[in-house]
Amino acid sequence: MSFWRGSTVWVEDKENAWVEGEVFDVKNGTAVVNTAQGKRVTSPLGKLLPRDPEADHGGVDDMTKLIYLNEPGVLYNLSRRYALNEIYTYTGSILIAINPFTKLPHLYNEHMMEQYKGVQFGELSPHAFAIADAAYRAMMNQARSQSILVSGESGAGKTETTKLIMQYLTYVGGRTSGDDRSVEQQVLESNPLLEAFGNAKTVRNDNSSRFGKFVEIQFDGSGRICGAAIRTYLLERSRVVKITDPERNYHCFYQLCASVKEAEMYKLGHASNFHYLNQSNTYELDGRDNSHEFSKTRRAMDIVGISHYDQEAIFRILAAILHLGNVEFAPKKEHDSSEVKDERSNFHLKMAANLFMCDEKVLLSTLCFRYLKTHDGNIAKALDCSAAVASRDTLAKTVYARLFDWLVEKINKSIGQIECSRLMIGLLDIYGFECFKINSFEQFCINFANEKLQQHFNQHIFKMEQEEYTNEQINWSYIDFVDNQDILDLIEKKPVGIVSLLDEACMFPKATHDTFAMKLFQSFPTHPRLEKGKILKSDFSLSHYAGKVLYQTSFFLDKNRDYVVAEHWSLLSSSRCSFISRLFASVPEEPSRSSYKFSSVASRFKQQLQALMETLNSTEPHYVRCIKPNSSHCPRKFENRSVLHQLRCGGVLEAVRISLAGYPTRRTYSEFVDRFGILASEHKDQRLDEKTLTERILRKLQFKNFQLGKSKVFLRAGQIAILDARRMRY
Ligand code: AD9
Ligand code: MG
Repeated sequence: MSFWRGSTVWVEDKENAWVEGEVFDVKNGTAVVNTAQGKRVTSPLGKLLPRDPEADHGGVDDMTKLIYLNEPGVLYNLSRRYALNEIYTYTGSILIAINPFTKLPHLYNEHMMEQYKGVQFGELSPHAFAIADAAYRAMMNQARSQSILVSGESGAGKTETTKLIMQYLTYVGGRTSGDDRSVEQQVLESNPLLEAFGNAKTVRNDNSSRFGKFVEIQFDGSGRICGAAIRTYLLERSRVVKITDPERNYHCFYQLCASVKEAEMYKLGHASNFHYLNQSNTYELDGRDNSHEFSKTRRAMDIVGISHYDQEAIFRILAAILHLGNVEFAPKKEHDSSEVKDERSNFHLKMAANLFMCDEKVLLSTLCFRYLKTHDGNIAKALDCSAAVASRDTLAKTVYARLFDWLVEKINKSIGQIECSRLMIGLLDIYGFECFKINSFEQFCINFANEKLQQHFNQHIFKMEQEEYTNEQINWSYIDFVDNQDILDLIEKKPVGIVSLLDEACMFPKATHDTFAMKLFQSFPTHPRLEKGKILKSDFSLSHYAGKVLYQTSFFLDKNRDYVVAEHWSLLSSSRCSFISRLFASVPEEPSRSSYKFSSVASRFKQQLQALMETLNSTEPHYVRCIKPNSSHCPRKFENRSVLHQLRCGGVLEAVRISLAGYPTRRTYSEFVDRFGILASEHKDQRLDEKTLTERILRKLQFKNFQLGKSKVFLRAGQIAILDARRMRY
């Protein structure tokens, strides 16, 4: 790349990532640049990037229209548009959506949906409805199932975008009956229901989804919605028993405490009475009223088809969990055993037993003892206080997780119509790549999922590029494409991969996180993606496609073990409440040595991902990348560095890179001649067609590596800069 005095460039900047500038002088490989902020800086020539001096200040609605498809160009374009409240931008067929952090009702009304209906993709301004419409049309025209993959970090707007897409699909595929119990209404109402039980306030998002979901919207042959099916992934179970300020537990608990009738019936009172809720001082959400939300949840339950009997049982279970959490233990005189601490705890124990409709004594012994199988029959081992608390919390988590699964199954039963479904559009709303100061097992699973999706994404983008080249009938051999199969192998390959090694450690009673880490490094002494922690030898870091992440293994083994405690199941299956006894009817298989059975969270997740990938592979994908413009959740604030990081994590820059490796600049012949015709003024009178003229110009500049397609010219990275520089000298 060559620059000289007057070249318009981007120069790196600590604070803003990139700033605009103009080259003032060039000496010995270093440029002196005047920045738009009036500063004079120096930079190695190799670090400058070309900037389009004629860039439209309103930005372009598709990144591929940028003259210079480089990182600062992409960033600047997004920030210009965001400042004008244009939150959507395409990168080819990928939709980038930047969270506006303010309501934009004019964007999402019925009139808007009508506008996007059946309109060629790209004709109107970029929009979530346009992606939904493209998927719907493609499904109808090709009779092929589609999927829309929505990703982004927490609070970026995935769930809101997914809901908008669902709204659009129910609009174009609905029956307009206006009936409350219509299938499309049921499909839409599954959202508030799942959110009440699966979303919570976190530091990153007041309504953060604590589970991943894949919703299949099913259509009949005439394009009408006939049902839906939901799959969920990895609900965060620990939140039921442990929260920190200013986060909250799952919304449903606060809704229940704020209800009038139920709160009284189940002796709840204010949420602050309960240990599972008062570990944090946050009880309210800005702009939301708990009791009003409770009515909305109930209404959603009615619409989805949950009977009043079941609804009563569900809220009774939630109340029982809250009471259970208030049961405290004190050491008993006998060595290492425990009993209920005081009258207050006794009251809550009674309440929990009443609400679960099970025997109080059995409940207590389930909490304070553990039963081991021996050759001589079962023996009871008393638990000390902390083990009893752990047992109580495990019971609470088990019940909650089972209840959540039941809700999902119920929704699937009442609105799933597998028989009619030939075609579907799948919507994936799943946690994005995560990298915190301390990363544990959860981040490992999440990032594993993102590697899988990234591979799918790369393969797709790669294919689209190839198709464009084929359509234009140009030759190309693909260059420099980095695959992430190696890291996926490292994680999931059997018998030696991180997941397998972890399972092995979990099954081996003497193993610790240290021995697990040791085994891991022994198995992969020189893997380019794996490194040992610099401070703790039991830490490991993985070089993910989106960057390096350091994982702390201390809780990996515990978190991967999903114990099923047989006593918990038998307690609840003996409940006099048929809803609860049905919930726990299928007692897990008889475990061999103890009453605790190990089941691997990571392996189950791996299988779920495998199934998801198979589904996705049978569909045609569409991508939405959601971006969180700032961490203070306020409108119109655009933080360059963080956005850049997200573009990288979401593979947008990777898509740009893949495209740069080929022929990133494509112009129709007439666009090209408009801009550069001046370079061939000698042919002015010859009436050459645009294609020939284009070729003449490129030959005159002695370019070799370009391609002339049917309707467009394809240029390699950097060539357009040379053309621009020449043009400026005229
Ligand atoms: V998490 O990973 O589940 O924690 P999401 O799902 O990415 O996260 P969510 O969709 O919940 O984020 O959006 C966060 C908040 O941003 C919402 O509660 C809205 O207040 C806000 N938001 C997001 N998208 C839009 C939008 N298109 N218009 C207006 C929006 N507000
Ligand atoms: Mg969400």
